[in-house]
Amino acid sequence: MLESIYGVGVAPKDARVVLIPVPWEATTSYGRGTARGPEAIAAASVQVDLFDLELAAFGVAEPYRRGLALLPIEREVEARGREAAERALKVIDAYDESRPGEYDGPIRAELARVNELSAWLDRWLEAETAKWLEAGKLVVVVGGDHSVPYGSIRAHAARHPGLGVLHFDAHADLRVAYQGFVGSHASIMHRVVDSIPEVSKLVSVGVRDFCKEEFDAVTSSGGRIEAFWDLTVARLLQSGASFAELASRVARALPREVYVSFDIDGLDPTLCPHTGTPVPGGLSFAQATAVLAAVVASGRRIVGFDLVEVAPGPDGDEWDANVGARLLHKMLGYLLASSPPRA
Ligand SMILES: [Mn+2]
Repeated sequence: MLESIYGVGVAPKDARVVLIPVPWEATTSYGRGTARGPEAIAAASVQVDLFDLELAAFGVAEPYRRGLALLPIEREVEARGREAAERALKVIDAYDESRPGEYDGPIRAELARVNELSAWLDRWLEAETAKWLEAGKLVVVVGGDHSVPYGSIRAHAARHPGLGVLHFDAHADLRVAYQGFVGSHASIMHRVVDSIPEVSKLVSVGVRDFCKEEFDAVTSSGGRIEAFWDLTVARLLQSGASFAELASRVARALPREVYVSFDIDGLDPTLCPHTGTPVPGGLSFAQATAVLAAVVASGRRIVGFDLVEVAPGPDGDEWDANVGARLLHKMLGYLLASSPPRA
């Protein structure tokens, strides 16, 4: 039951923006619940006021007036996601730090099937995204865990060679294959830079939890990956730098066309306490939207985005979804503000 977003959805054919809900969390290693993200965000979205003063400055005071269509959840995606999650749990249970990625026969079979299901989701979402882009829509993906948007990023990059990816996250997500899962939530940006050559630049913001290999991947990328480490940003702010200047530095690090991948855990965890892998630090809500504002104000164009890892609390606590619905609203505004009107 996901007919509407902000209580004002329209039919996809009448929409400027099509939102694809993907309730998938196959490989979430710590907390779980992001599969319920799309439904929780849709439910919380009715509380969001439809007039937005911040977006008014960009000529999009009421994003819904351009037409927003939230698609129904695809039952096959839901079923395959559930299967992947069940099988992945067995792999995660068998995971042994001392021999990472080594599993006994039966577990290897489970792992192979999970990887197959992840590859299926990638193909499905790439085709689905391409179909709506072809129809002249802007496309947004609502996850789900951070493995989800890979196919959508591929579809956007195919239409926008040289695309930049602006990545909000507590984690670098540059692991090669976390716990053996090729399509792990912790590997998404590795896969983006490794297998989508049309992506010319990855710019990460909020990152504060990463391993040595991920750090090396950034420093040895020849500038293709740029990280505004949370630590560096915090130190600059503590010594008097202005966030506005930092936000415009982020914008300047990006090429003309930008896809935004927003893992909610890039924010301060008080704004997303139930997300899978919360980490202290991170951006305030106003800082996150200031970065988006700086990107659009610089004349760069946001061509599409995803919002992932939003997880409602287990006992009906809707705070995470409330923040998610409000962040989604801001992102929709900046997407619309930087996109040309419908042809
Ligand atoms: Mn992530």
